[in-house]
Amino acid sequence: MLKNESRQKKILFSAVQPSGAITLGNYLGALRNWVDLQDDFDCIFSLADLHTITVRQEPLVFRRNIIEAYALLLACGVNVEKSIFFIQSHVDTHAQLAWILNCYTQFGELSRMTQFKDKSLKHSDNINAGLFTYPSLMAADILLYQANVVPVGIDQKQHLELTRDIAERFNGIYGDVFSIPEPYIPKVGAKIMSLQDPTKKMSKSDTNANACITILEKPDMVMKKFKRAVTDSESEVRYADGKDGVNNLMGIYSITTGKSYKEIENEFRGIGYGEFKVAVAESVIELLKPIQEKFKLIMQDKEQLSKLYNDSAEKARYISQKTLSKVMKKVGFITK
Ligand code: ATP
Ligand code: LTN
Repeated sequence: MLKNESRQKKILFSAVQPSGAITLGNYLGALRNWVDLQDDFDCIFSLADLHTITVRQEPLVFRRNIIEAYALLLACGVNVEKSIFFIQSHVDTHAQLAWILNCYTQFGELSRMTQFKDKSLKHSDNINAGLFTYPSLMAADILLYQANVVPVGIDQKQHLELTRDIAERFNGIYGDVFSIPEPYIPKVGAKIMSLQDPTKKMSKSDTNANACITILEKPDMVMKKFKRAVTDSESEVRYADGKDGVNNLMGIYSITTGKSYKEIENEFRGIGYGEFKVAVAESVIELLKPIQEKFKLIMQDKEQLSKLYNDSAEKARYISQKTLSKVMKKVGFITK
């Protein structure tokens, strides 16, 4: 199964952190693409819970976030019959390879990571070593599966470039051990902005609850948040520079309805922002409804849920162990 030459499809790896409630931004920008990619690639997806503890978590909330994120991704369409979808901390090889890769990653390289610099500023009371070595764990995630492609948002591109550098460095010393992964920029991408400050992306760790819509948000809350969304002092629904709030709402409406910006401008000509916001909210409520219903059903059967993540972890363990054993042998460890 692992041999690249005999495979038809390329291997794709991606992960998301269970660092909070999954947002409309996460869904439209990343997760929706995962679902579509499952037909074109051999997909391995993970919930990167080890990465999440680089920022302090409250245990009960963290546990709930992990399980809900797993169920929610299934509800969004991640299909464990087609893909592997596991919880990172269930597969020991990740932490093991991350340690080894730490020893092939330079202090200077890690110091240049913009996410480290940003998060150090944001969490200045807890600049822990894990935050610093976060990219070596991410490299381990990817390289363990000999992934060829990795869909990532622009914020993770630097980490992927470092992954490639580490893999090339390792291969340079020991021969071809790792496949070199390519970034994958999905055909349809979308960056959803904060509803309160549309110059910033919508983010699950935003402290202003009105800024973001979560996938599990109740319809009346979705409506309320869109009605409060920041726009501008004009009243014309049109896509233009400087109209970040309206542009964002148009972007969301365009994705949820399939309408072009021109069509949206025609639909709301002379109507004003109030009705437009209601229409956007209604389209998002419609989009989320089937996902929320499916999520409820999945969460009712915890036993089945644990069977799914355990089965996937076992498959992930099997594949990743092959790479880890090869790495350990190459480095000179005595194999068990
Ligand atoms: P955090 O607030 O903890 O940094 P986040 O909401 O920014 O979290 P991540 O876990 O960093 O989300 O990202 C998960 C995936 O969702 C990534 O592929 C990222 O590019 C994508 N993503 C996150 N926010 C948005 C957004 N507003 N629009 C589009 N894509 C997004
Ligand atoms: N750092 C990523 C999540 C992540 C990831 C990965 C993405 C962890 N390991 C491997 C792609 C490949 C994030 O915070 N979005």
